[in-house]
Amino acid sequence: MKITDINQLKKIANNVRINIIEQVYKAQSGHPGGSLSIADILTVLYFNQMNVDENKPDSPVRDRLVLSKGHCSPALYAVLAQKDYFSKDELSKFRNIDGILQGHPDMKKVPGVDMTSGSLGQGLSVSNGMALNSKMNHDGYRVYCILGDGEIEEGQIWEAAMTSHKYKLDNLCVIVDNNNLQIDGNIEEVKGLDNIEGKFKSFGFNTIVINGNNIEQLIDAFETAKTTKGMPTAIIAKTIKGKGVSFMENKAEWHGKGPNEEEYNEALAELNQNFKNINV
Ligand SMILES: Cc1ncc(C[n+]2csc(CCOP(=O)(O)OP(=O)(O)O)c2C)c(N)n1
Ligand SMILES: [Mg+2]
Repeated sequence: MKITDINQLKKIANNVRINIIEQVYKAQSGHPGGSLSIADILTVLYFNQMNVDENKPDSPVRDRLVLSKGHCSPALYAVLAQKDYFSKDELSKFRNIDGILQGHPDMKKVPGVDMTSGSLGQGLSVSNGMALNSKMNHDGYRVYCILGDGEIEEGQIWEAAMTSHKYKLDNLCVIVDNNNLQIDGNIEEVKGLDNIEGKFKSFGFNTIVINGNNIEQLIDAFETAKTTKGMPTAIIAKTIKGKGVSFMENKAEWHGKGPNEEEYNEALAELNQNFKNINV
């Protein structure tokens, strides 16, 4: 069911953030920062944009999502659980040997996961294949590929970008989670990308730059991508790593660790308080 009410989407995104914190706290490992930055992107995709049905996770004509930055699995798992692809009880077994939710997404174990990922740099190549298949079979499905801004330092991304252009994959939409941080520091300090939009444009993409934590802007960008013909679209989504939990925001140290009990309580208190801001 497509949700169009903006406040309802904001509430779902806030619940996704709560689920992210719960998973990494319980597991005492995982990646909260980059998961929190894509909570709004994934919420809009699964609840407003994508043609998917949780009762038919293997439908050949469903839209596909490739979470190329697979370390941010807690966000994907939270959205899939909110959509009832699997029981929410699984979330409490994140990274547990007895659960289905591994640290990185596994398409053979988790209903709703379209591609196994975690080794950065590979997702755009796979997305190209899916998008090409959709065109060759006239299936009509779209493919969404979420890349990290650190991840696009991988050379394979740019080989793949040439392929997206070569085959005029207008059913492909790349989303770069431009949170300005990678594993241990600022993007520009580690290996500067300068102008991400300019790079994608020069590789033949239609480009759109938005605030990736803004639900309305995300919907508009995805709608524009859908009507852009003859070329792939890259949405440069400017986000905040750790978004929604103040003490995690813009801090590289929250790339890959779970909070302690005190931090967990503080994070949940802030996120629960945030529901009150949504209604106004
Ligand atoms: C090929 C490969 N090299 C290294 C890693 C280890 N690694 C995991 S996350 C990460 C940083 C990614 O930064 P970014 O793409 O900006 O992700 P985000 O900020 O969204 O968490 C690295 C280097 C990996 N998963 N795969
Ligand atoms: Mg990043």
